[in-house]
Amino acid sequence: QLDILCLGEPLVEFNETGPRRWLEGFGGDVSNVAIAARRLGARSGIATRLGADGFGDQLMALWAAEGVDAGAVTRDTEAPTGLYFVRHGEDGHSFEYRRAGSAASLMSPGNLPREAIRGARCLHLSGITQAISDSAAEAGLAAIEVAREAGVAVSYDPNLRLRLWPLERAREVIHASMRLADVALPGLEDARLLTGLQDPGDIARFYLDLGCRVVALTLGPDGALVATHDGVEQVPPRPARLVDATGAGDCFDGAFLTRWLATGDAVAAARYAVVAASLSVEGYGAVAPLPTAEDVEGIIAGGRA
Ligand code: KDG
Repeated sequence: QLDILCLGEPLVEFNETGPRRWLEGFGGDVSNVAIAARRLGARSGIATRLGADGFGDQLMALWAAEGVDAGAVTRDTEAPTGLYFVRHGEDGHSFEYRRAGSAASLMSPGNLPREAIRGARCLHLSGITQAISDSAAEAGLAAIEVAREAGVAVSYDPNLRLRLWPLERAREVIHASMRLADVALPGLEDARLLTGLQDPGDIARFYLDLGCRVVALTLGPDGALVATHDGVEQVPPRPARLVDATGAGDCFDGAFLTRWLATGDAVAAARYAVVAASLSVEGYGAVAPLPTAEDVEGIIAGGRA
């Protein structure tokens, strides 16, 4: 049985490491989550559609090498695999996408891998999963309903990308999904835009009131805030040597879910996930610097967390 099945769009990544120098890698938020979780010891899988093209082959090879289950991946001869480009500037990193009309954007309620969803312990998806097309937005909601009916926990990261959809629409779809989610994994900046609230405690309360059981709100360089109906706890950051923060939130999600599913302890899971995410920013790309369980445990054991 898979611990975590991730639904959404994987991407091939081109990361600008110097003027006109591009490092090829991989991204796509939910694929990053699946790989992070796998490296940290969970059984994870990916549910998506890929083009029947070379970039799709590279992603299939990546998951095979990482041990991420790709049994719920469909190859599409009609549409390509999506790509994105990461640039680095004074305000951090920014993305440019080549993904309109991609195979993943053709996800719809009619082509969901329902059996795979029913068979997992947890379904993870995101605002990006639902931003890429109207049919994918519907597919995300339908997947959540399938999971809930089968007693599968639902985890959701808003991952707001305003290049993909306008704020009003994002808010409507994301709130509707969050209402049905067990675990909310928002980042602070996204959550501020989506909820209109500023204070992390108020934001956590907002998601608990929507119906989530567990909220782990990431605060970037300030660590994380964990809230359940039992209380609220601040988790301190681990200072990192920042190279590229692409995928740090996804690493947090994968690490948090891995530990939460293993122990049921949300605060301990967030402490672990903060350390994992801090390691993930120390190299270029969303996937290459994702840590292993050994890396994270080494830091924690060394008292450097
Ligand atoms: O969280 C990192 C992702 O945003 C990145 O890998 C690209 O999936 C991506 C997206 O849609 O922005």
